[in-house]
Amino acid sequence: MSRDLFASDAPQALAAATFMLAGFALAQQDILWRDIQAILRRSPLRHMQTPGGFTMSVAMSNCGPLGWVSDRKGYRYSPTDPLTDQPWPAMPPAMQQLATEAAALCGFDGFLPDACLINRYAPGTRMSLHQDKNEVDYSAPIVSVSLGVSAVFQLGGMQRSDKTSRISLQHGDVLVWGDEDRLRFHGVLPIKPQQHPLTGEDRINLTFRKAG
Ligand code: MD3
Ligand code: FE
Repeated sequence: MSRDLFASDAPQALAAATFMLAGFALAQQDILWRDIQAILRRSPLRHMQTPGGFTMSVAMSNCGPLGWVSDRKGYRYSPTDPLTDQPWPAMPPAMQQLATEAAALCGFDGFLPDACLINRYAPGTRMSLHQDKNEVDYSAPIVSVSLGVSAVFQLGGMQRSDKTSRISLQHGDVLVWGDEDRLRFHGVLPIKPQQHPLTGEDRINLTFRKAG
């Protein structure tokens, strides 16, 4: 059974409040890709510094009123792009609507993200286990959209040492998580060399958040 031909309309529960909408972004892929390129022309992808002085292997940018940033001073949300000293590019309506609709299908009505972090994974890039906890209000869910080459996502528990399960994320998949799963540890295993017609060798992940 091909997920390209049978994109899900019903969310699949991966945990109590973590849901997979397989292929949910496929119908919007062209407009999403065009919107992402326009954002990245104004606020380019860059490798941020961690507070400990390492360079992140995932390249990042943002759109929306707030953007996630990391530097020697710490992790936080900022209304301006430190690279340009300008506000982050606006969140395109198609992106915001996709996130709001996905959240509603999973029981989170009225989700209005004010930040969208754009992650680019080149081959070999990984994201180690972490929690998303720089947002002010943990009652809002997070919505993630995967584009391009596939990844293996690690879903852990509330402690870093909890056992993790592995979930394959394909082009067009949307994940929604909130409530008791909002602070689960999670990560992405190193991306295997692959090619995708839309993105080449890269994986792009969008995460929509209510940050402020
Ligand atoms: C967390 N991004 O940007 S999102 C991040 O694929 C980040 O780029 C990853 O973690 C990425 O902070 C993963 C997917 C995700 C899905 C379900 C979760 C994260 C989750 C469930 C609980 C907690
Ligand atoms: Fe995260």
